[in-house]
Amino acid sequence: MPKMKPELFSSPAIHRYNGGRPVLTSADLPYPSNSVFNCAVQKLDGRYAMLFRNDYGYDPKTGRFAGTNLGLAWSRDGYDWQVEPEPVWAVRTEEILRVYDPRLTLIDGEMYVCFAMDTRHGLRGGIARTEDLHHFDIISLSVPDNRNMVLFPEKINGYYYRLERPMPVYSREKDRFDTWLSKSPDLKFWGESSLVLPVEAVPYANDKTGPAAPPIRTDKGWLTLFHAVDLDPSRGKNGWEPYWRKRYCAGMMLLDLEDPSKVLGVMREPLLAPETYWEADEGFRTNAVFPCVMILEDGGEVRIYYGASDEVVCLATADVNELVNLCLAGGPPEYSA
Ligand code: BMA
Repeated sequence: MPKMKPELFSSPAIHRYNGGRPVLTSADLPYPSNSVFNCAVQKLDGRYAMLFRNDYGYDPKTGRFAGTNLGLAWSRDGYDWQVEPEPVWAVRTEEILRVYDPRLTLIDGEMYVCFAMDTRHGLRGGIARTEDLHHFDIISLSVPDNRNMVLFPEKINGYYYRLERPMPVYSREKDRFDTWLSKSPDLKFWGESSLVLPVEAVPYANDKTGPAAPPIRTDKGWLTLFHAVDLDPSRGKNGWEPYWRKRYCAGMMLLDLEDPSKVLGVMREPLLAPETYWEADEGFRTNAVFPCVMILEDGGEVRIYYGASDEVVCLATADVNELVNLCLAGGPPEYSA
């Protein structure tokens, strides 16, 4: 396993809103909450809707939460949020432990949410349709272990596409996961999968890469964020866990508009690395930024909402053309398996 640089820094292209202070925390919720993070955001009729993960009922003796639900918040400007009085989605059965880490995508006027689902028989990635962000009809669920799915916002040559991160623990090393692409005629049956971004292709990762935010269309290609994780066994206790040796950064790549299995360019440095107090020092897990959405505003501003240290939601912005150019400057991924 290659040794990682002790320090990683965010790209100068990124600007943290309000000095990196959170835009949403547990204190904003009118129901039990310990950590509010990993959220989807969608612009709907001039308002922003945020579907976020809420972990609650933390027990310091076991280090576990009583449960996880998804909450919903609304905003006129994307900065100040009003949270609905009750969570909107929680699943807990004998088999299903929770749903979490939502990603929203509008395709042909229909709204879909990709989510992760912990079950007693493994970790499944799913897609659900929702009309009102209060009711969710599950369309498909992967076999274990797979998660971090993101949908492309339009069909390409008649097919839906998604990026995803299977977790092959036998055939790779224990924790060495990559970003894959699959296609589907109907969002239910997925296949023709191909490897898009192996961990070896990201110079600042030695542990895993995975999809972060659903891609956005630009005239040069599909711009998409991924998470890139490095593991350093010398890291000791961080956050609330006895050991946390990973660092989650966010990277950026550009995929071909007609054939999204082709990576046109990938930034060689992180776009966003944990640096602020909320990202690096404080939280359930320190050293983690975990974006699940990019919003392209008129005028070219890209808004990236991200979970910081699995405890709060923060916002960063960048210029879309600058991001495209940074990906193209990095060139296609180079790696030897
Ligand atoms: C991943 C997922 C995310 C989490 C991230 C950083 O494996 O569990 O939900 O935000 O780790 O801790």
